[in-house]
Amino acid sequence: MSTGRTRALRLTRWGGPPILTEAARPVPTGEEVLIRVEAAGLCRSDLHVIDAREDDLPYRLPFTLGHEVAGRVLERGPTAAGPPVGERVVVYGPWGCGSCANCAAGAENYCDRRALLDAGLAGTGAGLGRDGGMADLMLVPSGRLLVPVNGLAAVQAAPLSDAGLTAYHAVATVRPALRDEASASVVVLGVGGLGHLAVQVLRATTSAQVLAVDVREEALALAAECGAHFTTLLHPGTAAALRKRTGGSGAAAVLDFVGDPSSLGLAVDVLRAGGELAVVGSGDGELTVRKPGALPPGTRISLPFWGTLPELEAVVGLALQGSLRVRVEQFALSDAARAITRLRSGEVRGRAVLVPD
Ligand code: FEH
Ligand code: ZN
Ligand code: ZN
Repeated sequence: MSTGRTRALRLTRWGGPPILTEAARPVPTGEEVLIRVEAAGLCRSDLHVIDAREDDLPYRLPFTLGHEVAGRVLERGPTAAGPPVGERVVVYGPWGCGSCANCAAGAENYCDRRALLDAGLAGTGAGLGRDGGMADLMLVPSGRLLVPVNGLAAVQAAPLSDAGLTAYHAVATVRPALRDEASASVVVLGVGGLGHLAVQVLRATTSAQVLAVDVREEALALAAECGAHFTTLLHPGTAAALRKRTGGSGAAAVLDFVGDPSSLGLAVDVLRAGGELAVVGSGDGELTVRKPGALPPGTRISLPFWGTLPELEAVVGLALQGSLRVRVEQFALSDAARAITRLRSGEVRGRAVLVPD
């Protein structure tokens, strides 16, 4: 890559494929920080963005994809704070207003002014309406959004900022239901880029019994490698098998990384009374909340989204202590189209990560 020019995978037309184009080298102003990208993860949400039609999303074209990014600080604006030039970092991707109560607490994923930002077509964050990191270089609005990763390999670090953070936040959301009981069971539905990390987070931070469900044998093998106590394919007897593993009481929590009709239906069938259901996947499933109804009494349902900045620091800490290891399928940035095809067809094992070539 020449010093003056850089490449970026940009969405230039709704419904059209992202294009790897030449772009001018961004110049950081104010508190902005320029990152040399070392790795950028590919997420199912990227597919939703790529497949979106005009007016589906509050984003203005064109912009560079990539909301799961690791790299090295290259240049800082005159008033930039945070990690110094040369520091290796991951980028906290949900960029909020930075000043509302949630943003001030580091929860920019739940910015109180999201609707205003979206109305102004400011986008959700990196690679989501604003230029992201499927590129050689990436401009980050503030050093507050950067977390040092020390010696972590970039392809291990990048997925922590989205897949790892989302999994960690989902576990944190349901933690009250576990009450630190060794007998508590957590069901993980979907062992893909997020699910395999959720299994590891559960094993590293709780004493719960982890029960993993997927439709692919390879995914169940990955779940077992990540520490799941029990794995099963999805079939008509899955609910009974899971309930049996819980001693009949049902699961204290279900983490649904699929979110389609079958996964939500299974969640309803295996939750114990007073249990927690976290719906993370965007699989177009629907739940009916009615009393009396199919959901057990005391059920709490959450729709966790991404995670907070303090949680990202905790996720990096888990990885640095060896408790979190990402199963990575690595692709050159110039091979992004093949990565997208493999993700779309369900062939990716773990997380697909693009590396600038
Ligand atoms: C990002 C933007 C919109 C919906 C979902 C997402 C997730 O991939 C973030 O983890
Ligand atoms: Zn994502
Ligand atoms: Zn805010």
